[in-house]
Amino acid sequence: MTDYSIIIPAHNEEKRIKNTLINYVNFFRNTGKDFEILVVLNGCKDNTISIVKELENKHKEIKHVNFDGAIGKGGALLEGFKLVNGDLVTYTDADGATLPETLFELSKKISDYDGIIGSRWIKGANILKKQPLSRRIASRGFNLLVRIILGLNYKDTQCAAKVFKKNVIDKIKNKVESTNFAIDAVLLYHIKKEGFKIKEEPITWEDKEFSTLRIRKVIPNMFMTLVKTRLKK
Ligand SMILES: Nc1nc2c(ncn2[C@@H]2O[C@H](COP(=O)(O)OP(=O)(O)O)[C@@H](O)[C@H]2O)c(=O)[nH]1
Ligand SMILES: [Mg+2]
Repeated sequence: MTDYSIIIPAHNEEKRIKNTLINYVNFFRNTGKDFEILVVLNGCKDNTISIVKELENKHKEIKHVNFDGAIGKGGALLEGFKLVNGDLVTYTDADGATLPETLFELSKKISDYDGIIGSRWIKGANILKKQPLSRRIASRGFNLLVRIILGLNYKDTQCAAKVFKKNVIDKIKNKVESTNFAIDAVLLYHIKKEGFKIKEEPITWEDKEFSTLRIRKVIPNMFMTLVKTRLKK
Protein backbone atom coordinates (compact mmCIF):
# COMPACT_ATOMS: atom_id res chain seq x y z
CA MET A 1 0.00 0.00 0.00
CA THR A 2 1.18 3.45 -0.82
CA ASP A 3 0.12 6.24 1.50
CA TYR A 4 1.27 9.15 -0.66
CA SER A 5 1.67 9.60 -4.36
CA ILE A 6 3.47 12.79 -5.23
CA ILE A 7 3.23 13.75 -8.89
CA ILE A 8 5.67 16.29 -10.28
CA PRO A 9 5.12 17.51 -13.86
CA ALA A 10 8.39 18.71 -15.34
CA HIS A 11 9.54 20.44 -18.50
CA ASN A 12 13.10 21.71 -18.94
CA GLU A 13 13.80 21.64 -15.22
CA GLU A 14 17.52 20.87 -15.17
CA LYS A 15 18.21 23.83 -12.88
CA ARG A 16 15.53 23.10 -10.29
CA ILE A 17 14.43 19.49 -10.14
CA LYS A 18 17.41 17.81 -8.48
CA ASN A 19 17.16 19.70 -5.19
CA THR A 20 13.41 19.30 -5.15
CA LEU A 21 13.53 15.52 -5.62
CA ILE A 22 16.25 15.06 -3.03
CA ASN A 23 14.38 17.22 -0.50
CA TYR A 24 11.13 15.34 -1.08
CA VAL A 25 12.73 11.87 -0.78
CA ASN A 26 14.66 12.76 2.37
CA PHE A 27 11.72 14.40 4.04
CA PHE A 28 9.12 11.74 3.26
CA ARG A 29 11.46 8.92 4.34
CA ASN A 30 11.48 10.50 7.78
CA THR A 31 7.70 10.59 8.00
CA GLY A 32 7.55 6.79 8.09
CA LYS A 33 4.91 6.85 5.35
CA ASP A 34 4.99 4.77 2.20
CA PHE A 35 5.32 7.12 -0.71
CA GLU A 36 6.07 7.30 -4.39
CA ILE A 37 7.25 10.27 -6.41
CA LEU A 38 6.25 10.20 -10.06
CA VAL A 39 7.95 12.71 -12.34
CA VAL A 40 5.98 13.21 -15.55
CA LEU A 41 8.15 14.68 -18.26
CA ASN A 42 7.57 15.78 -21.78
CA GLY A 43 9.39 17.71 -24.45
CA CYS A 44 12.51 18.39 -22.39
CA LYS A 45 15.29 19.85 -24.51
CA ASP A 46 17.76 20.11 -21.66
CA ASN A 47 19.33 17.65 -19.25
CA THR A 48 16.25 17.02 -17.08
CA ILE A 49 15.71 13.42 -18.19
CA SER A 50 19.19 12.25 -17.31
CA ILE A 51 19.07 14.06 -13.95
CA VAL A 52 15.77 12.37 -13.13
CA LYS A 53 16.99 8.95 -14.33
CA GLU A 54 20.08 9.20 -12.17
CA LEU A 55 17.98 9.98 -9.08
CA GLU A 56 15.52 7.22 -10.00
CA ASN A 57 18.38 4.70 -10.00
CA LYS A 58 19.50 5.86 -6.57
CA HIS A 59 16.11 6.14 -4.85
CA LYS A 60 13.49 3.43 -5.18
CA GLU A 61 10.65 5.86 -4.42
CA ILE A 62 11.33 7.96 -7.51
CA LYS A 63 9.89 6.95 -10.88
CA HIS A 64 9.51 8.81 -14.11
CA VAL A 65 7.54 8.65 -17.33
CA ASN A 66 8.34 10.63 -20.43
CA PHE A 67 6.00 11.60 -23.26
CA ASP A 68 6.94 12.81 -26.71
CA GLY A 69 3.81 14.84 -27.40
CA ALA A 70 3.28 18.41 -26.23
CA ILE A 71 0.96 17.35 -23.41
CA GLY A 72 1.60 20.41 -21.24
CA LYS A 73 1.47 20.61 -17.47
CA GLY A 74 -2.18 19.56 -17.49
CA GLY A 75 -1.61 16.54 -19.71
CA ALA A 76 1.31 15.50 -17.55
CA LEU A 77 -0.84 15.57 -14.42
CA LEU A 78 -3.61 13.60 -16.13
CA GLU A 79 -1.10 10.95 -17.24
CA GLY A 80 0.29 10.88 -13.72
CA PHE A 81 -3.17 10.29 -12.24
CA LYS A 82 -3.48 7.11 -14.33
CA LEU A 83 -0.29 5.67 -12.91
CA VAL A 84 -0.35 6.32 -9.17
CA ASN A 85 -1.81 4.26 -6.34
CA GLY A 86 -1.52 6.31 -3.18
CA ASP A 87 -4.38 6.74 -0.71
CA LEU A 88 -3.58 10.42 -1.06
CA VAL A 89 -2.76 11.76 -4.48
CA THR A 90 -0.79 14.97 -4.32
CA TYR A 91 1.02 17.15 -6.79
CA THR A 92 3.54 19.92 -6.69
CA ASP A 93 6.02 21.73 -8.96
CA ALA A 94 9.57 20.75 -9.84
CA ASP A 95 10.78 24.16 -8.66
CA GLY A 96 10.50 23.41 -4.95
CA ALA A 97 8.33 26.47 -4.25
CA THR A 98 6.32 24.22 -1.93
CA LEU A 99 8.54 22.43 0.57
CA PRO A 100 7.80 18.76 1.33
CA GLU A 101 7.04 19.64 4.96
CA THR A 102 4.43 22.11 3.73
CA LEU A 103 2.75 19.49 1.54
CA PHE A 104 2.86 16.98 4.40
CA GLU A 105 1.38 19.42 6.94
CA LEU A 106 -1.35 20.26 4.44
CA SER A 107 -2.20 16.59 3.99
CA LYS A 108 -2.54 16.12 7.76
CA LYS A 109 -5.42 18.59 7.79
CA ILE A 110 -7.53 16.62 5.35
CA SER A 111 -9.69 14.72 7.91
CA ASP A 112 -13.25 14.56 6.51
CA TYR A 113 -12.51 16.72 3.50
CA ASP A 114 -12.00 15.12 0.10
CA GLY A 115 -9.14 17.38 -0.78
CA ILE A 116 -7.08 20.17 0.60
CA ILE A 117 -5.44 22.88 -1.49
CA GLY A 118 -2.62 25.19 -0.52
CA SER A 119 -3.28 28.89 -0.91
CA ARG A 120 -0.93 31.85 -1.18
CA TRP A 121 -3.79 34.32 -1.07
CA ILE A 122 -5.65 33.64 2.15
CA LYS A 123 -4.98 34.99 5.60
CA GLY A 124 -2.21 33.11 7.33
CA ALA A 125 -0.20 32.36 4.17
CA ASN A 126 3.51 32.85 4.66
CA ILE A 127 5.10 34.02 1.42
CA LEU A 128 8.88 33.99 1.85
CA LYS A 129 9.43 35.47 -1.60
CA LYS A 130 6.63 36.96 -3.69
CA GLN A 131 6.08 36.33 -7.39
CA PRO A 132 7.03 39.24 -9.70
CA LEU A 133 4.36 41.98 -9.86
CA SER A 134 3.27 40.96 -13.38
CA ARG A 135 2.59 37.42 -12.17
CA ARG A 136 0.68 38.63 -9.12
CA ILE A 137 -1.52 40.82 -11.30
CA ALA A 138 -2.10 37.95 -13.75
CA SER A 139 -2.91 35.70 -10.80
CA ARG A 140 -5.64 38.01 -9.51
CA GLY A 141 -7.05 38.48 -13.02
CA PHE A 142 -7.18 34.73 -13.55
CA ASN A 143 -8.75 34.23 -10.13
CA LEU A 144 -11.53 36.61 -11.11
CA LEU A 145 -12.10 34.70 -14.36
CA VAL A 146 -12.21 31.41 -12.48
CA ARG A 147 -14.85 32.87 -10.17
CA ILE A 148 -16.95 34.31 -13.01
CA ILE A 149 -16.62 31.51 -15.56
CA LEU A 150 -16.38 28.42 -13.37
CA GLY A 151 -18.15 29.75 -10.30
CA LEU A 152 -15.39 28.56 -7.97
CA ASN A 153 -15.00 30.38 -4.71
CA TYR A 154 -11.29 29.90 -4.01
CA LYS A 155 -8.67 32.60 -3.56
CA ASP A 156 -5.91 30.55 -5.19
CA THR A 157 -6.63 27.67 -7.55
CA GLN A 158 -3.15 27.70 -9.09
CA CYS A 159 -0.87 26.93 -6.17
CA ALA A 160 1.22 23.78 -6.65
CA ALA A 161 0.29 22.18 -3.35
CA LYS A 162 -2.72 19.94 -3.80
CA VAL A 163 -3.81 16.86 -1.87
CA PHE A 164 -6.79 14.70 -2.83
CA LYS A 165 -8.16 11.40 -1.62
CA LYS A 166 -7.71 8.71 -4.26
CA ASN A 167 -11.43 8.26 -4.89
CA VAL A 168 -11.71 11.93 -5.89
CA ILE A 169 -9.06 11.58 -8.58
CA ASP A 170 -10.50 8.26 -9.77
CA LYS A 171 -13.91 9.84 -10.16
CA ILE A 172 -12.84 12.84 -12.21
CA LYS A 173 -9.69 11.86 -14.08
CA ASN A 174 -11.52 10.75 -17.22
CA LYS A 175 -13.72 13.83 -17.33
CA VAL A 176 -10.92 16.35 -17.52
CA GLU A 177 -9.37 17.47 -20.79
CA SER A 178 -7.25 20.53 -20.03
CA THR A 179 -3.63 20.14 -20.97
CA ASN A 180 -2.37 23.57 -20.02
CA PHE A 181 -1.76 25.61 -16.90
CA ALA A 182 -5.53 25.96 -16.30
CA ILE A 183 -5.61 22.31 -15.22
CA ASP A 184 -5.80 23.21 -11.53
CA ALA A 185 -8.97 25.26 -11.95
CA VAL A 186 -10.50 22.65 -14.26
CA LEU A 187 -9.83 19.84 -11.80
CA LEU A 188 -11.41 21.85 -9.00
CA TYR A 189 -14.44 22.58 -11.19
CA HIS A 190 -15.08 18.88 -11.82
CA ILE A 191 -14.38 18.00 -8.20
CA LYS A 192 -16.97 20.54 -7.05
CA LYS A 193 -19.47 19.27 -9.62
CA GLU A 194 -19.18 15.79 -8.12
CA GLY A 195 -20.06 17.23 -4.73
CA PHE A 196 -16.71 16.66 -3.06
CA LYS A 197 -15.63 18.88 -0.19
CA ILE A 198 -12.41 20.83 -0.65
CA LYS A 199 -10.69 23.01 1.92
CA GLU A 200 -8.38 25.89 1.05
CA GLU A 201 -5.57 26.32 3.57
CA PRO A 202 -2.85 28.97 3.86
CA ILE A 203 0.66 27.70 3.19
CA THR A 204 4.29 28.67 3.33
CA TRP A 205 5.59 29.29 -0.17
CA GLU A 206 8.59 30.83 -1.89
CA ASP A 207 8.78 32.03 -5.47
CA LYS A 208 11.59 30.41 -7.46
CA GLU A 209 13.43 31.72 -10.48
CA PHE A 210 13.37 30.14 -13.96
CA SER A 211 9.60 29.79 -14.23
CA THR A 212 8.52 27.76 -17.27
CA LEU A 213 5.34 29.82 -17.63
CA ARG A 214 5.22 32.63 -20.21
CA ILE A 215 2.13 34.58 -19.21
CA ARG A 216 1.43 36.37 -22.48
CA LYS A 217 1.55 33.05 -24.29
CA VAL A 218 -0.48 30.96 -21.88
CA ILE A 219 -3.20 33.34 -20.65
CA PRO A 220 -5.32 33.19 -23.87
CA ASN A 221 -5.20 29.36 -23.80
CA MET A 222 -6.04 29.27 -20.12
CA PHE A 223 -8.97 31.61 -20.71
CA MET A 224 -10.29 29.47 -23.59
CA THR A 225 -9.94 26.36 -21.45
CA LEU A 226 -12.09 27.91 -18.72
CA VAL A 227 -14.76 28.84 -21.26
CA LYS A 228 -14.74 25.40 -22.91
CA THR A 229 -14.88 23.68 -19.53
CA ARG A 230 -17.91 25.71 -18.53
CA LEU A 231 -19.75 25.21 -21.83
CA LYS A 232 -19.22 21.46 -21.97
CA LYS A 233 -22.13 19.41 -20.69
N1 LIG B 1 5.38 17.69 -18.15
C1 LIG B 1 5.28 19.02 -18.27
N2 LIG B 1 5.46 19.81 -17.20
C2 LIG B 1 5.38 21.14 -17.35
C3 LIG B 1 5.08 21.75 -18.61
N3 LIG B 1 5.07 23.11 -18.45
C4 LIG B 1 5.35 23.33 -17.13
N4 LIG B 1 5.54 22.15 -16.48
C5 LIG B 1 5.84 21.95 -15.07
O1 LIG B 1 4.78 22.50 -14.34
C6 LIG B 1 5.25 23.02 -13.11
C7 LIG B 1 4.82 24.48 -12.98
O2 LIG B 1 5.64 25.29 -13.73
P1 LIG B 1 6.47 26.49 -13.08
O3 LIG B 1 7.52 26.88 -14.04
O4 LIG B 1 6.90 26.14 -11.69
O5 LIG B 1 5.32 27.60 -13.07
P2 LIG B 1 5.07 28.74 -12.00
O6 LIG B 1 5.35 28.17 -10.65
O7 LIG B 1 3.62 29.07 -12.19
O8 LIG B 1 5.98 29.84 -12.38
C8 LIG B 1 6.78 22.83 -13.13
O9 LIG B 1 7.10 21.65 -12.42
C9 LIG B 1 7.06 22.70 -14.61
O10 LIG B 1 8.23 21.97 -14.90
C10 LIG B 1 4.90 20.89 -19.74
O11 LIG B 1 4.66 21.31 -20.86
N5 LIG B 1 5.00 19.54 -19.51
MG1 LIG C 1 6.19 26.69 -9.77
